[in-house]
Amino acid sequence: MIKNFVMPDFLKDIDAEITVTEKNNRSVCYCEKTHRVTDEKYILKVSAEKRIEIECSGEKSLYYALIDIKNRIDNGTLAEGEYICAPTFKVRGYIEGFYGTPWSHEKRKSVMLLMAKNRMNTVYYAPKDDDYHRELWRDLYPEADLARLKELVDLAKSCYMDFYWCIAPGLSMEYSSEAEFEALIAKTKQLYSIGVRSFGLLLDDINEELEFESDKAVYGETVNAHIALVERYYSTLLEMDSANKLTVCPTLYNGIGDEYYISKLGQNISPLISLFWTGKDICSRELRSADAIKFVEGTYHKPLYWDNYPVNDMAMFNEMHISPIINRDADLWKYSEGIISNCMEYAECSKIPLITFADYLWDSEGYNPDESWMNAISQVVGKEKAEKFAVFADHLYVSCLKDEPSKLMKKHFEKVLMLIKKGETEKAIEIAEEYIAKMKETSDYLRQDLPICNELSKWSEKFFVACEIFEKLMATLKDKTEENVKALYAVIDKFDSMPVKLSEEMNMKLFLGIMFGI
Ligand code: LTM
Repeated sequence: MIKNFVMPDFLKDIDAEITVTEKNNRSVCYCEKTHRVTDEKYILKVSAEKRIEIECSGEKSLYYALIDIKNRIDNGTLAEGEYICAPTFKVRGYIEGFYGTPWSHEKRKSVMLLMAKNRMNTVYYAPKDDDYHRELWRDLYPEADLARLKELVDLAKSCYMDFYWCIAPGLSMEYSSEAEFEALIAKTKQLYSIGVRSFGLLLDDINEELEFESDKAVYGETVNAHIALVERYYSTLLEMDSANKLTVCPTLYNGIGDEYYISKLGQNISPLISLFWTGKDICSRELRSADAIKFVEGTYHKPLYWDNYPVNDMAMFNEMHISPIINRDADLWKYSEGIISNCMEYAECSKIPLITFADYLWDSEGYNPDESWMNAISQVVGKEKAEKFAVFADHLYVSCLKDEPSKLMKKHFEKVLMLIKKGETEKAIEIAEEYIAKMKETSDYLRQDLPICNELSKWSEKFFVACEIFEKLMATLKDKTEENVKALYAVIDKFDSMPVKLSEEMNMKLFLGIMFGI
């Protein structure tokens, strides 16, 4: 194998005869499509009898090559031939950047390992409600917290992820104060001491105006204070270690990219600093290449997208964002540095959309949201349970992204309606009952004491009521007595009184009205 490469456990049982050739030339160090020098490219030469030669430039590309081989063997798609593989997006990652209960240490490790297996390469640590990240930004981490962070830093290294530790001092920082800057650097040095080399300075969700008279006197405007802070922080990071990297989240982080604050900030900070951008909106329904180009023109930086999906904090707390990422242009990799997906406080559930992000980011042109989604569900709940789970997940297409909701349910009930119209009520009931049986099996799965089921409990409770509605509907279709119709409506009222959102198609009164005239 390759010097220093430690075979991870999950790759130890690959059933193939593999040889590895390490090279340091154009064939493995340069991606002809993206025109990038890269350490992530590899070539697989597969001959009969599962004999595979890997050509790569080092540990990271070998890791990706082995993951690829394992996936191809598992899905039965390892055919003879040569595969030249490299990702389309340079930066592929996620951020724990939501409001709400921060993930536990175990969850953090579990998400990181899974995303590395899906060939993401970046993780940002920025939980809004970790006091040491925002409120208590000046305070050093206590020993135990620091030890846990070091574990994350080490884990990230072992699975080839860039670990960005972020600090958000803007709620209370006096920008012109020397003592404040020293506190920022002292905290930064604490993280440097445990191996952090990638830093994030987040200035989002703070007062847009300067609060201190001293700052007003020195800088006049917020943007001038931010330029000074970012530039000084970045040069201090480079003095500490020329390998240090910096990402900044500006105070104006969505829009066009030509607004006064963001274009002045972008044009006056080093082009080597990455600049976060959420797109046209805070939660952008689409990310388009044409908009990225405008951002580059305004700020002289390619946007590093902070993609606010699947996050479901603040006003979105009744939505569960489990559906696949959609509406991101296939050629966005040309005009952006990459995409960092902001997660939900529900770590297990976040894994599903995150895997679809990973698929899109690795091969944005071949990305198929539905296929990727089924792959993601299989990875998270297990292959055998995937179909059952999808019956429920079908109803969770509620988000800024929007897609055709409840496709599976609609497919069944459109058939039912057609049969009813043709007068074939018995057959219609049979098909409806098949779907209801699926919903019930899914309900049994959701009632289990599993981490993902526990996270979903608010939404599954409502799904159970939807099951009851369909059962009552069947009784009504078989025998349309006043009593049955009344019972049906009572459950629908219960359903409607539950605040969490299942997708629009689950607007039961409307649905039953249209479908059955009930
Ligand atoms: O999006 C950014 C840059 N900041 C915050 C996030 O922390 C928050 O999770 C999302 C979604 O509510 N919105 C923000 O403005």
